[in-house]
Amino acid sequence: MQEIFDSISAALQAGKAKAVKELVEQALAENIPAKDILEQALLPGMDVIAVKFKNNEVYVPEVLIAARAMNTGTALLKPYLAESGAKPVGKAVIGTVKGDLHDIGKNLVRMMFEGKGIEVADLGVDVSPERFLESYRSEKPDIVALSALLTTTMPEMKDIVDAFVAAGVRDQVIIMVGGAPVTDSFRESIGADIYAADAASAAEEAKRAILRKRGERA
Ligand code: B1M
Repeated sequence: MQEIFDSISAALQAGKAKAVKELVEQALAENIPAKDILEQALLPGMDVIAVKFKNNEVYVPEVLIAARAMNTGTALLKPYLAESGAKPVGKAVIGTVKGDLHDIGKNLVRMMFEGKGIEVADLGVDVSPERFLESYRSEKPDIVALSALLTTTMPEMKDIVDAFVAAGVRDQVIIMVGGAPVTDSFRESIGADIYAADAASAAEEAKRAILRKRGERA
């Protein structure tokens, strides 16, 4: 099994989306659990890229094609990460904040939410506070989920919380924040409700909070 994980990781690092697709399909056909493919092949591959990017051993174009390969792989896992027959527990609006184009983590959170039976309206990346608010009004979600990967875009999260306060709807929605530089103390400082460190706990926390909000038991 380790062999196919290593091949997927290597293909991802080389940005070979087609090879990632084929190898992930092969792994699924061999009944390797989707969670293991994610945690033992795709995420470690992306971690290698992250370290190389930090050390200036690879640059934006290489990281971008690796990210595309990652998104190709995770998209294939989506149906397998969903809990079978889960009835919708609620609705979320998700997006990466304004000025920030990182979407891999956000896409994983969306997938895990869907896996828990939470319907998701995905606004994509570079989403302004106004768009989050508009989407709150049109979608009526239980939860608004914000992702940021840059220290320079984290303050956007506060602007979004403030926009909901100014619109008089802050107490009607759960605001969740996450992304590599985000912490629970940052969450507290901006008046958001929930911080989650990873996609799986984000989905757990979101489901629990929605059921609490709706007065049902988690
Ligand atoms: Co960017 N980048 N990047 N980048 N990039 C980082 C974030 C960086 C840490 C790399 C580094 O220097 N070490 C650094 C930020 C430094 C800082 O802010 N202090 C950085 C930089 C500087 C930049 C640019 C400025 C580079 C440049 O142009 N010179 C530029 C900015 C562009 C912009 O956004 N405006 C840039 C561009 C890019 C690419 C476009 C090339 C590409 C993104 C492609 C894409 O997303 N489609 C990219 C990538 C891939 C990275 C790294 C290497 C990997 C990020 C990633 O996808 N990780 C990253 C290095 C790193 O993180 N160590 C880096 C895998 C992913 C699964 O993890 O997103 O953390 P993550 O998600 C996790 C958790 O954080 C959590 O769940 C996920 C896992 O379970 N999570 C949530 C995420 N969102 C959540 C929301 C929640 C809850 C949990 O609730 C709502």
